[in-house]
Amino acid sequence: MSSRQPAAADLARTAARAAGELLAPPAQVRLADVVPAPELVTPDPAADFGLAEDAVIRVDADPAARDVAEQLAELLRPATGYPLPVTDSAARADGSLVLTLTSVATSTDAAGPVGAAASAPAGANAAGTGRAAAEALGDEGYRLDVTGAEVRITAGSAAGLFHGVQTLRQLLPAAVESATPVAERWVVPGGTIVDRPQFAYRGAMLDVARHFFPANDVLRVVDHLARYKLNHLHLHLTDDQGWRITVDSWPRLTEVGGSTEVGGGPGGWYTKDDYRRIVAYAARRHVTVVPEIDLPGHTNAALVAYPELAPGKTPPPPYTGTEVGFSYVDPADERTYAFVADVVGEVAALTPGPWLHLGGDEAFKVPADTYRGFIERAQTLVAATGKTVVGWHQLAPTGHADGRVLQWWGTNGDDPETADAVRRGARVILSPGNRVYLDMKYAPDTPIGHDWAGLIDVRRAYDWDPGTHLTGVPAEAVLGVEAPLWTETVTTLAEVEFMLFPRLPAIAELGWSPRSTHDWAAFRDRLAGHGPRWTAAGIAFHPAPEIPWPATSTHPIPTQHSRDEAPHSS
Ligand code: TNX
Repeated sequence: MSSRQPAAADLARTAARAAGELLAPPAQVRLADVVPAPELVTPDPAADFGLAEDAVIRVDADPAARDVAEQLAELLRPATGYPLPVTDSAARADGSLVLTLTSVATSTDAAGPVGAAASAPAGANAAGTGRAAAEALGDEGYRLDVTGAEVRITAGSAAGLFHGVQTLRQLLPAAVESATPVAERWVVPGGTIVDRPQFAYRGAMLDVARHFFPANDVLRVVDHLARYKLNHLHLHLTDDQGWRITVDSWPRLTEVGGSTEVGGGPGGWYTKDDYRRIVAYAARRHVTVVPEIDLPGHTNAALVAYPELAPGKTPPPPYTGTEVGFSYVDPADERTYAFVADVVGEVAALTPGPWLHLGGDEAFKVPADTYRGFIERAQTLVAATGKTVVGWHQLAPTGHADGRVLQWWGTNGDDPETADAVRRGARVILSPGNRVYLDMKYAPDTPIGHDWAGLIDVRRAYDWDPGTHLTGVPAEAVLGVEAPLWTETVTTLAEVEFMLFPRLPAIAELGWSPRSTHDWAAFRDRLAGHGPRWTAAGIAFHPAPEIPWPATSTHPIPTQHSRDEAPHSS
């Protein structure tokens, strides 16, 4: 009998080793692989965490924090198949995933018009707990601690917790993006991340005027923003080819002006309930909607609906082409200002965020003095709604309005008028056309898009510095960055995604990450790991040749057929 004992011991050892591997396989993702790059990453490979089927999400009683915990559960349940109940911190002491608000829980609104984050490193202070830590983390920062026993996210606000959840999502295997259960070892790499944004405003713009995109498409774009810690969605709601937001006092704007789009398609518009749904969905993801009513140019659709607003009072024909700069509302008619007041009043009333974008670009047919007078009156009308004016940088030579923000879309990084407006108090959102215009082609053979501002591959979108980009505009005056997607050539959600990915994450990193982390070679490698995530999530993307994608993630160029997938439900 004794001759059997060594064999039994060997078996036991083998079984134990197998069980050990089962319980604690190495994490698939490294702690430093997050996009946008966190401010401070301290890996501890001995402290990997394995998510188990009986895991519990524990959260403070605060309703906004609780909602973030619910969203974490919603993200993890489909792929893991685990129940992941959300419980109150007060009710129990254990819990594998823990979300806590530190004592200085100030604003949960990630959208306030605040300046860029202080430049002192968050690391030392934020490594502690309590008031000092919360102050160092700011409005949107978070701390993530992964140990063998738990994953803990700490923040001073629900927005910070939400950003921490997005980081946690990226630290799990790519299969976490699957909509159906996957047999996977859900291991999170051990260590600590302390993180907060460089710029307060990080956004993307969707042009829903040239081609209309239904509310469900917009919700899915919100999901894409939230993934990469972008916190503003600018909706370009009106243009020559279509008016997309209901205004009760001027109903023909949508009834007539909403039924056209580029290329002659049916167009469409958002009812007030559609818009409220978008705003609420975005708010839950700590994304602020910035509505744009483009004035005084880009208004052909409004003039078709209300010829009384047109200079000469004759209705222009509906426009479905892609030229710009020919239309304008009559700046000499008082009725025009009643129109502007009604429109910005109704849109402001629907919009919880602080911003209202007045457009102001390419009003080529309006003389400079007249333009100035119009914009200054329009700015006053926006201020009367309680909102802060945003406008394209063509607003620069007009009078300053309290808090106003100019959106730079030029291509030469130098504009004395914008620099002067900044000296008069304006702040700037950077959207340089030759860096972040997501309607530009990646390469000559990109099937859709423009090239008037050049070709923009991923490196070109990534390799510039918002803090020094514009001559005479210091970093302190830069509110942030925004990547606009104009849609003259973009007709489906799949095409939207194809133009967004992978450039949007590159631009998100410029807005979020400290400059010290900026490194193309490292970014390229981190980004590569996201291809399998997008594939698992059903997101179309351009398989940019300069990114070393893992072999399994090649992806076809999207077809013209719109997909009918719903966004993550709320
Ligand atoms: C310029 S950028 C425009 C848009 C066009 C875009 C196309 C800006 C403020 N105006 O009207 O859609 O170029 O790339």
